[in-house]
Amino acid sequence: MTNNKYVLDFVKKYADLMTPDNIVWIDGSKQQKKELTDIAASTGEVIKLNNKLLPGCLYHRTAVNDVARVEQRTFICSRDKENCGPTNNWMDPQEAYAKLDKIAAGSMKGRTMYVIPFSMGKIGSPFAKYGIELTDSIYVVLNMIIMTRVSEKVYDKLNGTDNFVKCIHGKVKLEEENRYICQFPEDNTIYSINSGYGGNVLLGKKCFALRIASYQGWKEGWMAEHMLILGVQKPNGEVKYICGAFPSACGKTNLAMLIPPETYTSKGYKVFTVGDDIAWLRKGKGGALYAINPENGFFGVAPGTNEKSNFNALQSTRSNTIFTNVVYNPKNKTVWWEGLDKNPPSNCFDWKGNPWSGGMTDAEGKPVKGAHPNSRFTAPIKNCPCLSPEFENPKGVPVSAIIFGGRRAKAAPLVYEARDWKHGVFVGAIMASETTAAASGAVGVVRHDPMAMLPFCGYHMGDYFQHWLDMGKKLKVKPKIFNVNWFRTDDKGNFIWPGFGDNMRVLEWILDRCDEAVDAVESPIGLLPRPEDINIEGLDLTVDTIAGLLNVDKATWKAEAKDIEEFFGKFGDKLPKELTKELKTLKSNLRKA
Ligand code: OXD
Ligand code: MN
Repeated sequence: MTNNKYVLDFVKKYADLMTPDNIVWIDGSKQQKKELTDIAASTGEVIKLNNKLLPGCLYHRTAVNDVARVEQRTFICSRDKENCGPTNNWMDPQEAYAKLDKIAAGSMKGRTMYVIPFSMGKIGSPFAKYGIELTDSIYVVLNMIIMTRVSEKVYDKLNGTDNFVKCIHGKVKLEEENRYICQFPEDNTIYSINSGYGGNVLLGKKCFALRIASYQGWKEGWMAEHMLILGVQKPNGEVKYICGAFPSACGKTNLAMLIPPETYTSKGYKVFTVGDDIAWLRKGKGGALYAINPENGFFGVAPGTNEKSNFNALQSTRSNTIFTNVVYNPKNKTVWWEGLDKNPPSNCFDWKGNPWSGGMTDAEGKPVKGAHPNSRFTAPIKNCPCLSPEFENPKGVPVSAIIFGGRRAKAAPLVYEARDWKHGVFVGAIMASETTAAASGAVGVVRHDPMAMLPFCGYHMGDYFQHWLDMGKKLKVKPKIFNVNWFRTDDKGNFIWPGFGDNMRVLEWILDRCDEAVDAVESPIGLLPRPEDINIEGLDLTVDTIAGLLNVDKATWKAEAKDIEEFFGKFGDKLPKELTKELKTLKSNLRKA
């Protein structure tokens, strides 16, 4: 525990409001974790899985109406509405506190309040930021223990100050119509009620490490981004680091853990994972950009994860992992999800708790899915077989390249390079992608998602773009910026590019560009590879297919430019002039092409 006055006042304030029967101070010890697991197992909040096959693993189901992030109920409560910007929902902070307090009042009666001290980033690292989450959910405690560094040492690091993010979570009644995920950037506060879904309640993750941290980074001169971090070791032993921003459920975890094809491994290439979802970036040694992963685990999408698609992710889930909303097999106390293997089990329970067997169909003859499309695993990062030895480096890793990418059936080519940092910021700002099941709402609709941060930027996105431009001015050594698209489809809607491990072929071109070891060709949108420079050895593809994947269709891009202009219009005079200029260049390039 602690005698930090600010921590004690914070806990007292919300204990007085929510009136829990008990308060339990989480210390991060194995013993306490075991005790809480036993309690959660005894109430049915979690099911302990087969201790031989999945040691230390747990199974959990959320409420059926509570399976994804709720962007329409997520608010940035900046004091001035202007600072929230046109891409976020805004609520006046005083109104928000009053509204949420009213809903949360008395809601922990008969329950226990847990106080979780946690660090994002290694405790004591110059990147690290601290938080304290109050919650009435053991599931949240157990997940936070995996996803963050939970420890009483955090209290020492506060040095008697209030320099911590105040995170309040209450399940209340899990009512959809009273669900609120509110961020108060100027107060270092997050208040989340009526949800039990990870993205809404593991407050160290999206709410802190992205929404609050992006605001802190803006004020303090660093960046919090929705990015994976990976290291590629070349045959000569040199390791280069790449950060990649992709929207939710677009393959960040797969890319972060990719296993290169034989043609690369036989030469000695290796890939190391530093992070799969969030990167904090600062100017470091020699004026280069350095990145850390502030998390300590993976909160990954289960469906589609298998030995072939992501061996390393699957291995990461074989012990001490929490599975949420997948299929539960009571026979051997294991779990299953669509895409795990080709042998769906029988006599199981689906993510809703209903009896389920593989091959089941509904009244219309359609297969009934056993796992929710956004079902998840929460796995300790230390389980990852390809975890980078630099993961714990408190100074982070130097970034050579930044990749932006979305799910686009047609417009974006397989890969292109920005001409310089400013153009790179434009390339990130014009990102668009098809929506996925990670957030509630329609799936497969193309929407603008600048830098994959649309749902996560804690302030005005016009200021955010300017911050990116300013960071570029500060760096002496700037990473090169690229855009990739693994998701182009043919006329029948099939993906053309094999993706997964074969994405290494694109990473190779990217790293060769960083080393100035390969040429590129100008196009209206940026620099493209020559088709023959993408290695297709061992692939069932021709150079012509690659040429097709790299094609920049003028008409499509003219329509895209119009759309970007409309999107940029939202930001009014907060849109940096540099981006208006880049759009002009794009339009004129397209006219000339
Ligand atoms: C995630 C998300 O869970 O982006 O990482 O939704
Ligand atoms: Mn994410």
